[in-house]
Amino acid sequence: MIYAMSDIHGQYEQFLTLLEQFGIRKEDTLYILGDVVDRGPEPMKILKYMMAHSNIIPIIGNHEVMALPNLKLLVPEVSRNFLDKLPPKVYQDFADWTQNGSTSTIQDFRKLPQEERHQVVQYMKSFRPYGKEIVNGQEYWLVHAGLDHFSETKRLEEYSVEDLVWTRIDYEIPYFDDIIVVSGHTPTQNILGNNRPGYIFKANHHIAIDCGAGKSNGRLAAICLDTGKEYYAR
Ligand SMILES: [Mn+2]
Repeated sequence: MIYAMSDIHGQYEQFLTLLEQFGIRKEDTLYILGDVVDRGPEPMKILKYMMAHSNIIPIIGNHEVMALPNLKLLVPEVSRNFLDKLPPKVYQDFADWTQNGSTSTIQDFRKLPQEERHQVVQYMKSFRPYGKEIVNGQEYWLVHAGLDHFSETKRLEEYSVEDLVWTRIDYEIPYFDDIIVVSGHTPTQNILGNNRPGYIFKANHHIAIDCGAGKSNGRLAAICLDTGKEYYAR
C-alpha cells in the first residue's frame, strides 16, 4: 500500500495516531510531503521516527527549505549573540525563518546532542523534491505545494525545488487530464469554494491532503492511494 500525508508541523501525537490507524507494514510506503518542522511542539521526534523507517519517503517543503541552512548554523553550541556575527544575507534568512514558526524547531533541535543534530541535518538534506507512483494504472505526482511555471509538456524532473514548494495551486484548474497531482501546503480550509474544509479535497485531478494539523479547526490527514481511504488524526 502507498500512503501520503503532509504538513505535520511538529504534531507528533497526531502523526502516531495516524500510523496506528493504517497499521503500516514494512512493505508499505509512506510519502510525507514536507513541512514536518515549525509551528508545532515536537518536530524532532517526527524526524527521528522518519529516519528510523526506510519505508517513509520524505519530500521537501518550504519549511524545510527555510530551516535547513539555519539548522546547520545551530549544530555547534552557539552563544546568545551569534546572530550579530552573521553576514547580512545569512542573518536575513534566519530572521525570515523566525517569522515563519521556527521557534519550536529551534528549541527542539537544541535539546538534541550534537551528533543527533548533525544526523537530523544530514537527513533533511536527503529529502527529495517530488515523488512519482503508478497505482492501479493511475499515475500520481506527489509534491509539497504544486507545479509553479507549469507547462503540460514539462517533465516532473524539470521543475526546480522552488517551483515545487512555494506555489498556491488553483484547485479549480486541473494540471493534466490523466495524471493526478497530490499536494499539501494549502490547508483544505483555505481552498476557495471547498464545501468540506478540514477534509481531504479531491477534484479536477487534484488531491489536497493538508488538513491544517496545527490549526484549532484542523487535523493531520492521510490517504491511501491504493484504496482511496482517508485517515484523520481527530
Ligand atoms: Mn508549506
